[in-house]
Amino acid sequence: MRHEDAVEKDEKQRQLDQHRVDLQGTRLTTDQGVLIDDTDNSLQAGERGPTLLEDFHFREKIMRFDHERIPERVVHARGSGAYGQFRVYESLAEHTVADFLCDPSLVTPVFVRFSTVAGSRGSADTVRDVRGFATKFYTRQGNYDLVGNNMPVFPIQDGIKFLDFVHAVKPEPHNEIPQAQSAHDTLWDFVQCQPETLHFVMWLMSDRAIPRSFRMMQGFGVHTFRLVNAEGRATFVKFHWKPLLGTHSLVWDEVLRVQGNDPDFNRRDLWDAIERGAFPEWELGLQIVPESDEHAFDFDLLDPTKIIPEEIVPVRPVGRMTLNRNPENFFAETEQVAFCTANVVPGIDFTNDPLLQARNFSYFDTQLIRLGGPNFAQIPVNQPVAPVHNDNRDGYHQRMIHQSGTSYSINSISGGCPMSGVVSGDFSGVFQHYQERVDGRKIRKRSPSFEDHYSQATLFWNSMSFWEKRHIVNAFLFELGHVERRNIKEKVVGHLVHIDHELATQVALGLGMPVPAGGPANHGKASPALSQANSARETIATRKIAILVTDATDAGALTPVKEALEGQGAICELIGPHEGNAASLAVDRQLTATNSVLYDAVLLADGGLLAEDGPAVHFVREAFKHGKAIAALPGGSALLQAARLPGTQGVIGPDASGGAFVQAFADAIKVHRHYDRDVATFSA
Ligand code: HDD
Repeated sequence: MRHEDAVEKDEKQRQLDQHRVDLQGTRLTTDQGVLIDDTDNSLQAGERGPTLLEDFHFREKIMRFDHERIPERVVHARGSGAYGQFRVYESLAEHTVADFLCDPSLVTPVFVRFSTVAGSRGSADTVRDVRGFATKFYTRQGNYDLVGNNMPVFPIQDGIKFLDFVHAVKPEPHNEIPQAQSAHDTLWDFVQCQPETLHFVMWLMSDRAIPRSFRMMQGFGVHTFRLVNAEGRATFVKFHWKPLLGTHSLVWDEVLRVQGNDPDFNRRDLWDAIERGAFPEWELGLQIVPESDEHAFDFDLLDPTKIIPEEIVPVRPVGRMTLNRNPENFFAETEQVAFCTANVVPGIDFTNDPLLQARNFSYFDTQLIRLGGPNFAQIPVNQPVAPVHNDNRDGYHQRMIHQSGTSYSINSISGGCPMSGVVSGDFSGVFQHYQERVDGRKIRKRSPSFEDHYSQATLFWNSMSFWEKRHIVNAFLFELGHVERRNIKEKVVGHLVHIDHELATQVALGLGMPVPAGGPANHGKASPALSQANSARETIATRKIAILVTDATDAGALTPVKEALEGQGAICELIGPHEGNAASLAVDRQLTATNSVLYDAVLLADGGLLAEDGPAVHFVREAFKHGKAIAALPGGSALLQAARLPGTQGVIGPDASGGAFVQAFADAIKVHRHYDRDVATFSA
């Protein structure tokens, strides 16, 4: 039995059960249910004759194949998802009437889809990009979609610019190059023309853009939303997802190699963790701002290129989400899931953020082309668990058989049904738009309160650890190094001067440009919550450890160490020179069929045989270069020496033994990556 099958089915899963089709023990039919004897040979006039038009089975099969594809998402095409559950810790009735946020006994089913933005559906997972983090809550009051990203800020302030931004970051129009990359002229031309992108660009150049795992990244609702309580009082709110495993990233050099070794790296990681029963978890956090504080900040709460620093408004943990079930069918569920920011429930409302307002139109609109008509909410994964009753009718692929003789409101023929949700003046459970007072002239003009594009980019830079800063500089050099037009690079450096002079200097030197003249003084403020250096967790759960073994491995020494690491939740894979058994231990992978970039740590237990083996030595040196924990049992000391590692940080030699050895290795893994190793010139 799969681990996820041990989880009791919630309301959504029971609803989905009605649509699941099990082919076990069945016989082959056409789409019309006619039994078929042979699906391998078309109907021909004679053994070597032409195919006959009357072969309905042949025509149906070809027709179905010809029409299998639907348009991929115009952005976020590459993604994968899972079902799960959400539960609030304590009632938030003080702020909202949304019942899934008010009743701690309620388990709300969810579906989450993670994605990259720029790449096509078949592009690699590990690219420098934003990750989508979209959650559909199937609440009793209807579906609520929190369609967020793993970065809290967006490149543009007004949705009318989305087409321009996406056209700039997607492959260039004349030759459709490059795929799933931001390192090209049009993106950086857009950036230099549009300084509102700069805060976002700092996030994009940071390690946030190359997450180790979907399970180890934060999510953000980005916009300021509103919560509305029973008295109709609103508070502003920012939504955060915080992963219980901490927020961790890959190393850039590793990213490039993972793409070739396993283009499905993040997708596989999510799938495997759920299959294994290591269900990923996030805490939902809220930053709550009273309406009276709307203008209390030095930025505009409606500006989606800004964060509210956590040190100013703390993130209050309010609930937990667990992903515990993989979809049964990728297309039916993950590809057909349709999110929309306008899917809100009573107690959650919008603000006038111009990006959010545009999104509320765009998501519905895109589903019409992508899913082929207006009935996409009837697709099982999109169907609410709340009942649906209205006068909407017809359209492509209508699946309901409405029995009513009327389809208009108000009617007297059908007893006025479906009636208003308000019963005897009681509005409970009914969506009521927040009655915000709006007063203004029709005008195409950005508010002056949206004008500061540099201060929070500087705040982000100031908040980074030394190694995060190094990674950001290197990312700028990689990206701008792929830009062909010199003037674009110069303009970008010109903007960086306004963020931080040292940053601009390092990038300029790398690009062979003169050191720029000093810009405005750095304001010196920082927000420690922004640094991933502060997010290590005391766990090695789900960390993948490669154990190098051979026929000479001392199984007696290895087994207790392996069991102790697995006891702490790590996943150990034995890598040997051949498949089958090595020293009575079952080998999971053959050395030539894997690579160190697919693991978080390496344990050397080869019995000395691999010290002369080039690929094995390379495996260890590459793991070191990528900052990974390395440990050697006595049988692995020859290989460790052969690797000639230029440092000892996170390297556990065979001197320690037993529990001390395991603990030292586990502690080195918990750090995630030893970024303080000096590997700039180290060649694996
Ligand atoms: Fe968007 C998909 C996140 C701005 C228009 N967006 C999409 C997805 C995510 C986001 C996670 C994938 C959903 C899925 O898995 O199916 N988008 C964001 C965030 C934004 C944002 C966090 C800013 C805060 N998006 C944005 C704007 C527009 C769109 C300003 C248009 C005006 N987004 C779309 C879309 C997509 C989409 C074209 C493509 C496929 C889809 O909606 O269903 O409508």
